[in-house]
Amino acid sequence: MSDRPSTPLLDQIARPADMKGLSDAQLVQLAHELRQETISAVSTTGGHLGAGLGVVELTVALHAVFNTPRDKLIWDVSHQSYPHKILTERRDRIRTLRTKGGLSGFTKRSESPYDPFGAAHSSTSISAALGFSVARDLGGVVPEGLGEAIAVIGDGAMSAGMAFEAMNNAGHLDKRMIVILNDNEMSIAPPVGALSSYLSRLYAEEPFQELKAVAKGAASLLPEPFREGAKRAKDMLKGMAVGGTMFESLGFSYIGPIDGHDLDQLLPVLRTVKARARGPILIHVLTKKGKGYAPAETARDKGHATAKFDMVTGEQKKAPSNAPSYTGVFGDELVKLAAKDDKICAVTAAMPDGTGLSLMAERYPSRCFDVGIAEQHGVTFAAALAAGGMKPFCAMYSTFLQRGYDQVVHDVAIQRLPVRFAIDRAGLVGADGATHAGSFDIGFMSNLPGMVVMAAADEAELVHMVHTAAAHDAGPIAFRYPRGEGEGVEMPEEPQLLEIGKGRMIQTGKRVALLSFGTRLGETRKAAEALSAKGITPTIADARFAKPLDREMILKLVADHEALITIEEGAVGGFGSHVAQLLADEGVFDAGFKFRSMVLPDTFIDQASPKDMYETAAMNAPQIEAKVLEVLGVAQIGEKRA
Ligand SMILES: Cc1ncc(C[n+]2csc(CCOP(=O)(O)OP(=O)(O)O)c2C)c(N)n1
Repeated sequence: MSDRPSTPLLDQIARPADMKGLSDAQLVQLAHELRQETISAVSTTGGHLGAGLGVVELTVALHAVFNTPRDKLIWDVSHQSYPHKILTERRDRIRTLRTKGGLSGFTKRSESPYDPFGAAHSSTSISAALGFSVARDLGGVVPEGLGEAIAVIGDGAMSAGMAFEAMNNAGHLDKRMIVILNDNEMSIAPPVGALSSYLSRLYAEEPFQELKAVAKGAASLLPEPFREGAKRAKDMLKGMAVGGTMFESLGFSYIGPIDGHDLDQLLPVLRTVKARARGPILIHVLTKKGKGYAPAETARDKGHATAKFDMVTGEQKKAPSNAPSYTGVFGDELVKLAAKDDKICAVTAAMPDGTGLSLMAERYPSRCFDVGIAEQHGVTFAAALAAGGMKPFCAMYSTFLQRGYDQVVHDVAIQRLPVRFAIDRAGLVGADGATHAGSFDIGFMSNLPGMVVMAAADEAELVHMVHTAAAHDAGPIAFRYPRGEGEGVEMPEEPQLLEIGKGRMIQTGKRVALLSFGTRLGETRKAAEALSAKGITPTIADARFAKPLDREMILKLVADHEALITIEEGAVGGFGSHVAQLLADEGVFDAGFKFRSMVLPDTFIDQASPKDMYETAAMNAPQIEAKVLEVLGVAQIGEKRA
């Protein structure tokens, strides 16, 4: 028996053009089937479930009314795009989502013409839609043509500065474009901040919004059934002064809020907007994250991200783990520090669970801040907390910290403020793919004067680093650690305060020294074991610091060996580059010393398991072993010498 749902209507739809002849009643049926197919697919792949389920009707309505790929439909973050993928020629591959060689979990230009603009980091969609609408008006030429520009953005993503920068610009340029605010009262965690309370007020005052639209003369934009009521409302409103909504003051016509699960509302509103809109329009749509699947609807995160699961019970199929997660270790140590020191505080940008700060938020709510999806603000806010005598930990994923980089430079580093950067998801992260890889932070943090940069080789090292960072008041300090579980090492009874800029020796060998920065140490040890079977015993050292470098240790490794190999989970321009610079400056290469640096390749690696991605990056134990043999000039049997 197949566990696939029965989807007779969806089976006839390969692309949006196939939907054009469907009646509104059939579109309701199509939405139902699309929801079942989405649940079924994600149950086999894992991934983002709740957000997609929340936009099923919206996805159907948009594709029924607009003409993609000519019309540019841009999904913000795009974690909600699975139903869109099913309707746009990718249903046959939907059960390959987020796997090696399969569909990306996000929209991707290289994957489909129906994905006109890739995403995964939030709050870019309005800028992108505006760019498309301006390109259209300037006569830009692309193969699919340039029609409407439509951004779909969540209430969480709308809280980011970039969304407002884009609206401000769009209002000024006054281009025809459509922003759909998908308001489900959820980010990953419940949304925070004034915008979210503002939106709640808007829909608490639903009739008022309709009246206000009328007062602003927007009645013509409303679909026929609404217009009648609107006329009556207008009479009632005569003489009443009504202020514009925030969106109206930014230059958008505002329509809403409307029920985003009711195609009888969505379809007429979208058709009317398409027929009549002139400048920028914002349609405020209310949806429920996880809609139509009870286990998602009732989950704390509304099924935001899930492992593979049993469709009937909703139970997730996670492999049991023995070692604690790095994120958990960070969160636990931080709480211990906060208990002893009331100056310790923490900042997260909409990721309280993902960064392990939930415990801190629970125990010390007055010292734990979720700033919303606002990394730039979060970093500057942390900088000023430090300037005000607090000891802030700014906990962000490596990939999202990229968005706060100028703030790291300008507000933290130049002012030498002791912000502690806890950089989670360092290195390759797996199913989320290239957009989420933490590839660049070693480079972009280590090149900043005065910044201390550490990487934990295992979970015990992370304990030491959290405490070392807390004690470091002289300037900014960062420590990075990967996604997932630790190595299963014994945890220290007492944390150590590490000496800044000092590495540690792991094993002393001969001829070649392997200098690891971060959690490749495990693979390095494995490589060393394999090599010892071949009569080669490398020296292994853990650098701990990319900035400042342990010059003494590195130069001693050079003096005692014929070759040195650095290994790090980061792109070129990071630890290995700093070591190379040191060796070049010290004249080490003048005498022909052999040096190699193992870094991520100069490509964006698509999603796969982290192990697989490191295989692609040629950074697992066998490849470290091969590198040693190569540098020592020992050819492997059956292999050509490099
Ligand atoms: C710049 C950035 N920071 C953090 C994230 C992590 N993230 C992914 S989805 C999400 C919540 C988005 O909420 P919302 O826009 O309301 O969409 P919903 O999931 O509720 O549909 C967050 C914080 C991100 N993708 N980009």
